[in-house]
Parts: sequence; C-alpha cells; structure tokens
Amino acid sequence: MPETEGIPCLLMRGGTSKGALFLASDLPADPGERDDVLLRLMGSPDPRQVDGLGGAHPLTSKVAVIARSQDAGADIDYLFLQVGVDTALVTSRQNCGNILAAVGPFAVERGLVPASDGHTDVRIRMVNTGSVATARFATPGGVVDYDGGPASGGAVAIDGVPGTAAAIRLNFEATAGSSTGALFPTGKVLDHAEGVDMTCVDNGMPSVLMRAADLGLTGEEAPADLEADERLAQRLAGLRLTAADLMGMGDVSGATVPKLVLLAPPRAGGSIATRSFLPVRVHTSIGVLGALTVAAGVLAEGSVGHDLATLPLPGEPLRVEHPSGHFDVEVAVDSTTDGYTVTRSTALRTARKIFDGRVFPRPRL
Ligand code: NQM
Repeated sequence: MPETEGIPCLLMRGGTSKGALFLASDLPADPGERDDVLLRLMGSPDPRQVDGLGGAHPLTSKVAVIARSQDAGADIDYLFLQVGVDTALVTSRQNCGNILAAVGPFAVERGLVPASDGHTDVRIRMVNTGSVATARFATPGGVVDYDGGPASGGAVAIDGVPGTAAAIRLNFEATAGSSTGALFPTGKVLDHAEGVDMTCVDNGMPSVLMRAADLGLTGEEAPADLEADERLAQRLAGLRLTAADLMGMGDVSGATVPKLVLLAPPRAGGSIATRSFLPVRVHTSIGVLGALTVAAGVLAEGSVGHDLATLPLPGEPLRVEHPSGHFDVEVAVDSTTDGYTVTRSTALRTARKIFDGRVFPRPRL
C-alpha cells in the first residue's frame, strides 16, 4: 500500500510508556526501509517530534512490530524498536517490558489470537532477546477490558500513570542473560572501575547498578535535576562505556543499553530506591525489565545494592522505589554452585488503547 494512503497503527499506552503498534505485514519487510518509515512517522530526529507521533521523550518514542509467531512455544512475535527523539536512530538492541503490556491486547484487537470469555493468556516471543513472556489480561465476553470493570475483577493503579485500569499480569521466562548471555555478564557480582563499585546485571535489561552516594548524590534527586547536571552526565557516560566493555557488549556509544541505575536505601517503606538513566534522559519511573533486573541484582549477596536494600521476606514482592512512586516486582533468585539463577520474574502493569487509525509518515527531508 503506498505511504500516501497511511499505515494502520494502534497508538497505545503500555505501563508507563507510550508507543505506536503495528502489524509487521503493514510495514516494509526490509529493516532499513522500515526504520526510515518509522523515523518519519514518529517525527524524528527533532527534540519536539512536532511532525510525528512521538512524544518528545524516549518513553514516548517507542514502536512495537507484531506478527503471528512461527515458534510453537509462542502465539505472537513482538519486536520492540526504540526510536531516537533528536537522533535518527531506530534500535532493536533493547527490549521494553512496558510496551509489552500493550502487546497482548493489540494481538486480540487485530485478530491474531482469539480472546476467551473472562481472561486471555497470550504467549509473546520477545524477538529482541528470544525469551518468552505470558500476558494475562481481562477479556469479558471476548473483548479487551482496558478500564477494569467489575467483571474483570476491578481496576488497579500503577505509579507514573494517572487513574486506574485493568491489571495485566506479565510472567517472564528465561530473562536472565537474555541480552548479554549471563545474569552477571562480567562473571562477577561486584566490579570496581574508575573508583566506583558496580554490579553489571542482565535480567532482561542490561544494567549497571551503582550507589548514588558514590557519585555524590542522595538518590532522591528529581529526574530534571539529574539531567541538568552536566558533570554527572560526563562521568556516567564514561562509566557506562567502561562497564559495557566489561560486560562484553562491544561499542555501545550509539546504543540505549546498558542502562545505568543509581541505588540508595529505600525512603518510603520499599526495598530499594532507584534513579535510572535511559541512558541519558532519566526515567520518570523505571522500566519493567529494568525493575526485574534491579531486583535480581540486589538479591545477590555481595552486589551493589544488596547492603542498601531492605529485602522482602520470601514470597513477598520486592518494592522498587522510583521518582513517581514504587513498582512491586516478584523475582526469585537461587544461588547454585555455578552462581545465581532466576526462577521467577513477574510484574503487574496496565495498558490502554488510545487511538486506532492510519499514520502518514512525513516526506523525507
Ligand atoms: O525495562 C525504558 C520503559 C523502558 C523499558 C527504558 C522497559 C523495561 O519504561 O522493560 O519498560 O529503559 O528504555 O518503557
């Protein structure tokens, strides 16, 4: 179909993020052509993304490309693409668990999977890493209930999103090392580089955990204040390249992973306080795989954060504090003679269908 006729698109909130969701068959199959179209329809590169769908922040400049899965272990395939805001970058190097929350409902909306009367489970292969997550969401009468009416068991609130909505339970499998090959990709729970302790960990989102105090911070700073600190930005950029090297991630100068997460003791009755860097802009809350990764990291003895955290009792959620509240995740980590294995990673999110229509990519500049 020519671009001038528009491309079918569902604009959705997934967790604390917002993105444009597409059927793979509605986008060019060639990745280069696809990325060119995505940049033009999101309005990138432009700090305001004024000529496209993007929301002028990495958390609202996201794309999901979805298809029926050929894999017997999954219903659908979900490719996540982070679209640069002021850079002409489209990258599949990172995954996104917030947008994942919207993917199951999208699959029902577009007829890729049948909905049951009550709740529907959709097994989603996350193409970026190859691991699978199951999303369970309310579908009374075979229709997605985004609001969470009484037939769906009511509505829940997630910090970082106003109001309430129907719960979407995300159960992850084999997230440990899914991007880098190992839960602790440097082979150690604790590393020391450039005068700073760090724990490099990947439970679905390669991340470098550091103590906020080691960088002269409290860990309670507002995202805007952290973003305004140029000396901090320079220090973090250097630490990130060094950590990525230790993690065997190669050249990450143009990549959005690894993320950096500054940790501090909990301040609001939770388990650990966080400020996460995306890696330049600061998250207004925290990513899903980001939170699962922080949890796996701080559960390991000897890690940065283990000593700062108030760990939950076995079976209770680990409460990750972040700039707009907290995020409860359930992560279980077993220590074996070979190191640590993650035996459970689950989280609750909500999602909403915002707009269903056709998007018109702007012409090439
Ligand atoms: O970690 C932002 C987000 C994310 C990623 C980012 C996410 C995750 O909040 O699973 O959801 O870390 O770039 O959307």
